[in-house]
Amino acid sequence: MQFPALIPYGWNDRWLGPMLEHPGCQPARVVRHDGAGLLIATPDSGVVAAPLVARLDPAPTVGDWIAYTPPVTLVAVLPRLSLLRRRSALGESAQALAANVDVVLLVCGLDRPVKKGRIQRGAALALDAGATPVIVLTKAALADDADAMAAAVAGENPGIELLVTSAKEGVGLDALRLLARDRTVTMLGESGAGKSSLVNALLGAEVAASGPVRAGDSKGRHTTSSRELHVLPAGGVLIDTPGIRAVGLWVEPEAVDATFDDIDELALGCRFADCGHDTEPSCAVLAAIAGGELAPERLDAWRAFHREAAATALKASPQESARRGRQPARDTKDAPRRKGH
Ligand SMILES: Nc1nc2c(ncn2[C@@H]2O[C@H](COP(=O)(O)OP(=O)(O)OP(=O)(O)O)[C@@H](O)[C@H]2O)c(=O)[nH]1
Ligand SMILES: [Mg+2]
Ligand SMILES: [Zn+2]
Repeated sequence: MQFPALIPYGWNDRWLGPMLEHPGCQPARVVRHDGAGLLIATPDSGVVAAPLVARLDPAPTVGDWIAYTPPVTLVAVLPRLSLLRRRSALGESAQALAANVDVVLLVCGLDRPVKKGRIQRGAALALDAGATPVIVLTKAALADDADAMAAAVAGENPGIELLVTSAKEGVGLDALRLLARDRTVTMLGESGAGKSSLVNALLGAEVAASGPVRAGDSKGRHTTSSRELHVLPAGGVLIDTPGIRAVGLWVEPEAVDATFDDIDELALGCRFADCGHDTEPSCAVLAAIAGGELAPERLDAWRAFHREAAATALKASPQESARRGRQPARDTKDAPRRKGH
């Protein structure tokens, strides 16, 4: 089975095996999901609309590879390599944002203050998905001092790659092109952060609608309303997403530890393997705070994230709980010494 038309969409041989489970079907990738239906990229007919089929489990999301029978009957969603999801607005369940993603860009506009919590939350979601988070500070040309802001953000988020870009002004785009090559990349960021503008800059065309931000606080107006996958001319695909106000955590504890790599590292020196870094004796994390090497707010954030991750576990359905029993997505150096926070 060869599907040259699907290669720009990220098709490769690893999907052949899963397709064998669906004899008589063709593969396709979901390029848009707007509630009512899907657009799928097909091997022979280009991008076509496909009505949603209720019995599909899981429900397909943008980035999914699916098996279908022509003209457009959806048969199955192929097992995902990764899934970016967040806590739904009501807080009771997970909302899928994008499937089979390799990289999640945490997009922040430098025309407004960068919110530390947002980046940490986005990083936790990305790591939980099994994807790599990359901070993208954009609209550098509109910042008073882009370098100083970037240095501050880098300092607050040790271990996460950071790119400074300016979509309209063509700054930092080559680095993004390189990052996206042969990968599926998606974005998280509040409305008006500049996500669609980055899409357009990488496409070299005004394909994704972008809209003005409010004067004064630079808040966006939710210009993008559906999640859409774009094929980049230099290779790779980029999924544009609507701006989200609240990045609700729906993650496993491992993703929290991965987000706070520095604390995880320090915790190796605690006397107790399950140290809560609270009142325990010989706590290396508290010692680092006392010694000024670790900001106390970072431990506060770590604690709050773990509380939220624990709440997720309680709310998860039995089905979800079974899924969560899987191996942690992160292939980390310290995976064997996971602690039961
Ligand atoms: N000068 C300059 N303006 C930018 C840049 N990036 C975005 N903008 C402007 O910022 C505003 C918001 O950009 P969008 O790309 O629509 O933001 P978004 O993140 O897609 O917003 P939503 O779709 O609402 O989530 C628009 O007026 C853009 O023209 C940039 O790099 N430089
Ligand atoms: Mg947009
Ligand atoms: Zn400790």
